[in-house]
Amino acid sequence: MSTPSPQQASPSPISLTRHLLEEQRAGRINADLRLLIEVVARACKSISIAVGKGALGGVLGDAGSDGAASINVQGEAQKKLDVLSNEILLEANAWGGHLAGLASEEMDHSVPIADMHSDAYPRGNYLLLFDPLDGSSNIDVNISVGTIFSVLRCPEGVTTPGDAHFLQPGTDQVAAGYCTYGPSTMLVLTIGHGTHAFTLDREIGSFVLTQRGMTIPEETKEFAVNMSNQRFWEAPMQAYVGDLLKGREGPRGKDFNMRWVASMVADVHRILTRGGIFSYPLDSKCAAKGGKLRLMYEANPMAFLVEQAGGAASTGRQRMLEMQPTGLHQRVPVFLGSKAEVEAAVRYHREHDLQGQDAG
Ligand code: FDP
Repeated sequence: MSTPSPQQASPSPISLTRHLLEEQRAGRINADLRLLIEVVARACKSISIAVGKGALGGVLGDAGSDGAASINVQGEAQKKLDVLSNEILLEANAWGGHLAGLASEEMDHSVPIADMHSDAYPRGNYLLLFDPLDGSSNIDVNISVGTIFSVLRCPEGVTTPGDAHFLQPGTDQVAAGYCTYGPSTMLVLTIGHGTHAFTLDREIGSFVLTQRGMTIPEETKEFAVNMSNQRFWEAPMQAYVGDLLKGREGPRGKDFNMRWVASMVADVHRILTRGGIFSYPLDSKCAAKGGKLRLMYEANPMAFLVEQAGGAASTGRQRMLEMQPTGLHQRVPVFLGSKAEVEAAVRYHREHDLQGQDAG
């Protein structure tokens, strides 16, 4: 058997650690941000192990005791894995020395690092927001779930950040990503220089770069929305989806297919991989809250990833990343994915709003 020459040998896999070190050498991130991302990735590996054990780990089902469900700040029933994933992320990030504060979907308020432990840990310059286990209503039926995270800078001179210091527009994010726990565990990351995907090599316990520079096709024939909400939507959304459903004979001139996993991470991952539009629009059930999905730790990080992959993200009326947040757990309508399709959805809203003004 002949030994392959150095030219023939397949290139050595690029681990997340090596990728981040190369980004640091290229001057795109500093050591603190690199280490922070590594800590988040390590926490995601632990969550992946817990999710992967399923029923054998005793972690399925609702949190709470004596038959009483545990309810989070969103008014939603918490799963045991929601609570466990939150604890894993909190514990992993408390001692690293890269963070000034943390905020999570599962906690009413943000927590400054010094408050987390009586024996004070060093404080860093970043703020981390996360949804520890997105799509968790899918966990008991063995469908992909994920962790979403967003990193902001702690404002200059602030030593004990509170909720108000997290309320920065998505354009200020310095890094964002998600980890999807599906048939394989994948970490998808941006630091503002493209969106890259890493797959967890379970044997060696390391994330390996498997797609550099993910690119969302500009056009699509696939949409993702919870159609059961149709009758509750606003008029422009009714008109937009109505035209998608008319297919080749309608004004859009092509047949569309629909996919809805009901796990945002899985739906967005499909869109980053092969295109499409994901939408959770305003409807009369969620209008009073501003929408269903959360701006700070769902919509903004996903918008950053999608834009960095050449796609677009909007509320239907405004570029997502330019929204000025007003609350840590603020909700927004979401349209994201293939650029031309997101622009089409936005056009339906603009035309509807203009007609309203003309009539008024
Ligand atoms: P979940 O409530 O299961 O955490 O973040 C909320 C979210 O899931 C998204 O992941 C998902 O896209 C959406 O809600 C699903 O909503 P519907 O149940 O209304 O379809």
